[in-house]
Amino acid sequence: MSETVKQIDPREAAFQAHLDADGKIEPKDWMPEAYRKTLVRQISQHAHSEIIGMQPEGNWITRAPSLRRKVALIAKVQDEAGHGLYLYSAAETLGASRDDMVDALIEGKAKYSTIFNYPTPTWADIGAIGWLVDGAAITNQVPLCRTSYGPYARAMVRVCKEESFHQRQGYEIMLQLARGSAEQKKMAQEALNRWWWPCLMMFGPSDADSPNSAQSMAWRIKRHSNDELRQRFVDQTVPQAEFLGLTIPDPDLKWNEEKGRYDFGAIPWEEFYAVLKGNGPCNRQRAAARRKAHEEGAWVREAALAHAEKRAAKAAAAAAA
Ligand code: FAQ
Repeated sequence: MSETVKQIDPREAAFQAHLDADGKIEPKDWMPEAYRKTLVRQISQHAHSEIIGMQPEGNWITRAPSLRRKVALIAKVQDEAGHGLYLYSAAETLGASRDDMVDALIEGKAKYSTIFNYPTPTWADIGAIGWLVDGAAITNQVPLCRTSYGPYARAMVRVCKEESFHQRQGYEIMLQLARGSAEQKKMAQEALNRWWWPCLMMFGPSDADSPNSAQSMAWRIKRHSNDELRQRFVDQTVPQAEFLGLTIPDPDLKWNEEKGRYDFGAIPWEEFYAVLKGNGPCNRQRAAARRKAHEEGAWVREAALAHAEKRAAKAAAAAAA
């Protein structure tokens, strides 16, 4: 009886042993091609999410209810742009080309977080995004500060600091509305109703349906499963909603004394997969706005390139002289 024995590449064994000992991988270290590809996939999707994520809130900059709110919102949206650029740079350290990543987004071939395909019809949605979307992003990203790939981990440290400010500004908006007139409180409740389930979906499919999780956790790219992080978010957020005097739109939500956590109702996964396929309320609008911004920015890229070429030619002439 013949048996095929798979030969383990000694470099791969050493790589895994290094990860198991909680070691970091840096750009020049040897890594399996599949590890590199997984990171480029996750980091580029994360970068695209930050860039597209500017749109739902950018929509309210001109209509913010006060100068103070406007200043905070502009700063937040600028931060998201910075996070996107930071993350594209982290992906570049893995050999990915920024042009290719940007083209994939513009051409609608790249994934980005489903959460940014929902509309922001009222000012309360801006509060709900800061409180819930940034809250979910922090829950997901704090463990990523310890992810195995050094440049991604270091990017996350700075990103998480800024996201914490975003979350607080969102919660403060919700607090003000929840303590305001009956109409304002209703606005806050309706925004919570709109964002709650999409925020639970942000963490990705349940563990049984997450094709990438097992390998990503073995490589310590992901430190916790999608369901673990989702549960952590629910447990953290329910008391915050209670403090606001708002109701989480889930009749099945209840404290489980035995397990020391909240049980919650069934997530509408058909909605998640529809949004993922491009059929959410704003997918087309988001893609079109990104394309338009990219096209309108062509002159800036051309001018920067012309300037760089001129400087390089000048430097070359000086070196030759
Ligand atoms: N949306 O096997 P898994 C933010 C895809 S930043 C779209 O579980 P994985 C800041 C997934 O890519 C928000 N696609 O995948 C902000 C995969 O597709 P693929 C972004 C999703 O990678 C706040 C397939 O489903 N954060 O909010 C989603 O192991 C406010 C199977 O899923 C990050 O990107 C989704 N929600 O786990 C900005 C954090 N979920 O590539 C502005 C880093 C899953 O095989 C305003 N990323 N998919 O074709 C991660 O932690 C992971 O990539 C997960 C997904 C957890 C998102």
